Amino acid sequence: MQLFVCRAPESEPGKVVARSLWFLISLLFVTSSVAENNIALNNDAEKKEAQKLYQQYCASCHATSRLGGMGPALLPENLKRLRKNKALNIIAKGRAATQMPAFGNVLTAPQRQLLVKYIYTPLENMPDWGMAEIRKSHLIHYQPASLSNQPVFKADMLNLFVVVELGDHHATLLDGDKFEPIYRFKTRFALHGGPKYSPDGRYVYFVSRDGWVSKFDIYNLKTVAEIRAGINTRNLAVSGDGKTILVGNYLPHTLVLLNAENLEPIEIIPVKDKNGKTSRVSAVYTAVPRNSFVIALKDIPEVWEMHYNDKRQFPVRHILLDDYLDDFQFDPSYTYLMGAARNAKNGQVINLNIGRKVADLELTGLPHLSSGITWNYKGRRVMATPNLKKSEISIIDMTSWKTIKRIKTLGPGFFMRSHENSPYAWADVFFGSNKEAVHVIDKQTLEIVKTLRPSPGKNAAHVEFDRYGKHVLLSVWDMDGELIVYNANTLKELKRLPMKKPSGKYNVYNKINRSAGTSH
Ligand code: DHE
Repeated sequence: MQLFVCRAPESEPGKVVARSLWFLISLLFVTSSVAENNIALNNDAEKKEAQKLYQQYCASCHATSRLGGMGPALLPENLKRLRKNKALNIIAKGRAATQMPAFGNVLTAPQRQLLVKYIYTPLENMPDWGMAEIRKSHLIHYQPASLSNQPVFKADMLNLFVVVELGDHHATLLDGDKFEPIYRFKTRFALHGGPKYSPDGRYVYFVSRDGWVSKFDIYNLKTVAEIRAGINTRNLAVSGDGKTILVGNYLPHTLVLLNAENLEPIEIIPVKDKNGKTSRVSAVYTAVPRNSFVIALKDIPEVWEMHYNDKRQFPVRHILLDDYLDDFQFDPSYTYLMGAARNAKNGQVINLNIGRKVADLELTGLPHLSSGITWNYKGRRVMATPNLKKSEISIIDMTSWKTIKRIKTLGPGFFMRSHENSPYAWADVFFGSNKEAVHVIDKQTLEIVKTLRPSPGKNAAHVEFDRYGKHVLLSVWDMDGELIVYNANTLKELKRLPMKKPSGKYNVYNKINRSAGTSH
């Protein structure tokens, strides 16, 4: 049970009245929080009914075990920062910026209440996912010596794209000059986050929401090794020297280091602060110019930086913050980190060299900083971020850290993209009645110059440029979806390729060269 201790005001006039009032407010606060925290399943009949509802409405995304699948794990350990009445509200109305639908018209209020009680009840047996379990899951499909060092097909190996097809859990390797599929292969269920390339672009690493890391050899068109690094996982990062993979988990609260060569586990790092409070990992990023990984945490107000060296040591530096920061964007030199918590009102700028906050960012709503991009605008660098809750794009001057423009859009958006050689930035409208629309923004006037609606009624989202910035690939997120190729300058449509809900697409050259117009 959580208790709130409220101190009465000490001012002289009306002291007694104020104290009584304060006492009443405190009492109300304590009572309501006790009530909120006291909801438990009362008897076996309730438990049975809750289980039935859960299996019928929740299990397909959050897994029968509640350990997470397409949706996150639904366990008290993972819901620490979500109050129960907020959880009730989410079940009724859905959750912005996720695939969580609204059940307000499907489930009655008592049924929703029962589900909340259920998901805040601890599992009878929480599975372990330590070194023994991770090692046991390790699969080596091909030894490196058995594979060719030359590609088994002809194409510009740096202008390839990997397209993740979320619809039927496949990925397509695409020729970035001809825009023709080279090879389509099965992935693990529900990949999330961008696949990451080895520094030479030969290998691509994927991670699924249920923790499976896969290494795919592009030269040989083969998945060479796999390992399950967590039960419920966020994403992975590849070190700048290409030797190490870092995986960030929601469950258990760990970071897992893997040898990039064969995915052999190196070390598990428990994620906790100095008082022993544990945290989910929001995301892990590679900061190549710093020879480090930077780690965003969900439940403790810290940013971690993990360095790596030739001796295979991985010291962790804890940067203490005033607030939680679980979504980041970096400046191109990786000195500054622009961060926001998913529930915060403002963002913060952290100087990673000195390890402290140097400015606040005027960012309201739910900025999606990990999808932000940067470019040069009138002699200075700006960062643009979409917003998962507001119909706007914020443009931030990266010298003064002021928001210099809010571009009004037709709805909240998820992803932004550009390229050094393109005058345009692309931003999707992911939510609402205009989710079929994609805006094209002039990077020098900061105005929307065109709004495309390639497939009326279907969500169009997430673009990526080819290595030269001459072509843009846009997804239609549908089981009968498409990948659409545009001329990046004339904005004319050139080609459509049918695909099964193509979510993200990732150009080898742009990724390994850390183009400022894309995510890395
Ligand atoms: Fe993502 C990337 C977090 C929901 C599709 N998403 C990321 C990254 C983070 C993140 C931190 C960057 C990591 C990386 O690329 O290595 N995403 C979150 C959330 O917290 C959120 C809002 C809630 C959640 O369910 O986790 C969320 N994301 C979604 C979706 O609902 C999307 C649209 C569909 C899906 O796959 O679940 C989705 N996220 C993506 C994609 C990327 C991504 C396609 C890679 C973007 C890129 O171009 O690099």
